[in-house]
Amino acid sequence: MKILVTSALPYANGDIHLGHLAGAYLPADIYVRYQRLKGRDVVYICGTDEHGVPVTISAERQKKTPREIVDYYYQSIKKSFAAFGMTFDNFSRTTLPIHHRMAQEFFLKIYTKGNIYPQEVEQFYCPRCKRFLPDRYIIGICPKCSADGARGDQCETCGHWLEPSELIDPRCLVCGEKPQKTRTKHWYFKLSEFQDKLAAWIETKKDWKETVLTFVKGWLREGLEDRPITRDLPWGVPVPLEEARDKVLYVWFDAPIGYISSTIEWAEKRGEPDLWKEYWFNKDTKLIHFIGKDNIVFHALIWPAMLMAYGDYILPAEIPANQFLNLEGDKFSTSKGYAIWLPDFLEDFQADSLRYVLTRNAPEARDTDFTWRDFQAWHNNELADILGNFINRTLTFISKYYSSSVPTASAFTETDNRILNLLHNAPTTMGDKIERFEFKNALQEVMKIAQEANRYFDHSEPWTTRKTNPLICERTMYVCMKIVTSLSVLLEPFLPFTAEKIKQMINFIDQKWDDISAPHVAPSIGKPEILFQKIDDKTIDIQVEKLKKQEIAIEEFQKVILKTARILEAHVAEGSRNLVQCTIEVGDEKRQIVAGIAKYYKPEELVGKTIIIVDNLKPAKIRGVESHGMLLAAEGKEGIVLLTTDKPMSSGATIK
Ligand code: B3M
Ligand code: ZN
Repeated sequence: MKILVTSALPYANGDIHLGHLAGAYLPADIYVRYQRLKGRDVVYICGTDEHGVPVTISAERQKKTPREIVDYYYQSIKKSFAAFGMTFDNFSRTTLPIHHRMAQEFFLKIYTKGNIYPQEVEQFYCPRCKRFLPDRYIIGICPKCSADGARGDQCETCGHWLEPSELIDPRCLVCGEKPQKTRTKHWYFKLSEFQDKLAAWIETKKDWKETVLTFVKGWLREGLEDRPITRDLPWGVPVPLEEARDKVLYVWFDAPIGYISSTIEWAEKRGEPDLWKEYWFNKDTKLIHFIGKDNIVFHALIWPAMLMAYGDYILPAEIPANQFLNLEGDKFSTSKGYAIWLPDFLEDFQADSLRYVLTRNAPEARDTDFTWRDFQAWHNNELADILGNFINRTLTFISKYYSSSVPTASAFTETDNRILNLLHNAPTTMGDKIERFEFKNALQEVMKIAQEANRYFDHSEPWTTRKTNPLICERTMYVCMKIVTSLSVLLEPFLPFTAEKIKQMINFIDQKWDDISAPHVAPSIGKPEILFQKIDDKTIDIQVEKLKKQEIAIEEFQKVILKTARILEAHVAEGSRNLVQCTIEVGDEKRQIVAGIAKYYKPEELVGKTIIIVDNLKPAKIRGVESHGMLLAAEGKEGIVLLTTDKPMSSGATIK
């Protein structure tokens, strides 16, 4: 049987953060490493998703072209994945010609088979940017929770999926302009036609995660609707139809095809250009998509329907979607810049510490939370004090008292056999859990061995038997070396760098996963070194501080609309000593604002001044007085000084 594993293609619009790793990447790498240790035929495919609005928004934000953005982040993501120990067999990118060819061929075949049709639609257009606005380019007030800044596809505050037309007070994300509704044409995939086939297919997935099945069956119950799979965007895979000139494929139509094009690239790089067909057209291949829960709909419904429509290709066998990892109680967000980025993390800490903590606290069945304090505690109290401690005390003892030669023994006591039995069963107990994508439990198994090993060491007291009964001491150290040898293989899927260091130190004799139920111990060991240095509070305090002062992404700032205004009238608010009530002119509009500046400005001084206001603040009542907006002032040792313009300006001008 062949196993074809994929991880969701990360958008090349920013670096990888810990939330990505916990969702779609680390679990897949553990799974693939294990399958290789079992000697199985497994191929691990991934690459960057380089089209779509997330890329074009990042490009605008950074005043770069989409090409510059994807070229930079492809390299950065690939580099940080390698440093984190990800073992893709191929890491491609969807701007490659091979992918454009595959995506267009896929579209044409489905189109020719009659599963795609054109339809006139209304779409938002920005008269100032002179462009159609795809859903993420429109922001406004969420109709569900009234939060401002909801995107045209989803409100990040309440999670509600949206159509742009549902937004209240829609605005162009880039320039703040009120968009107009215009007519355009898009091509739709007949997803509704696959409702019954998908429902029947999902029924066969009895052992899928409950969280995935519940989500998918909910969508099926609502009834699948046809989906627009083209966009009016300058960046993407051109739609291969004459009448669809200037349109591109919707990124979520082309991206999953990236799994296929990346496999084709892999085969070509191996000099076996047709090898990819032995995976994608082979009914015996087990296709496994590792993703986060936000990608379930696309991977468990739309993508399988596309494969059904095309024909020939196998369908996903497993989609072990993880829930979300949160960060100090909040959601990770690339667009808001709230995250711990993998390249930054690896500057200060070992990859294996992160692999350990993200697996130990993996969001396999529910959302979990990453905190720096937990990270420090689990690194110090488990990796260093349990695993590192046992390895180090065993190797140091042998190095010191047996000049690095490993003692042997043949007869074992009941205590010895109890721990040897743990080793004997480990490949199966852990293997079963890994096959079921229960990586957290599998890791617990190997840490339990390390914990039991410490107890065995303490109970055996080799520092005493070395003098009182050398034969017993030799037997103890031999059993400990069996445990260390087993750990160096059992840990490999989870902590590959640590496993490699242990193998170096013990002159590891090559043996596969199942062999280590009765491990072969090398006759001598190398120089022991500490595997995990403890992390002190100061180091963690720095990280916690860094997170607090996280910069905001430009998108956040762009939601704030600043304008010039002129003060027409001002008086101290009734019953207050500090509040000034002003009537201001903002272009051809008049409104009232309130400001706590009575100590610094007499009302008569204010009349006629040009000030800067936040124009799109929700109205607020301050001491019972309505304020529609907020003026900007600087506060320093001089007290409060109003912001104004360098030269006389009309009111209502937008501040860029
Ligand atoms: N680029 C990543 C995301 O939605 C998206 C996955 C594509 S997998 C084909 O976070
Ligand atoms: Zn605009």
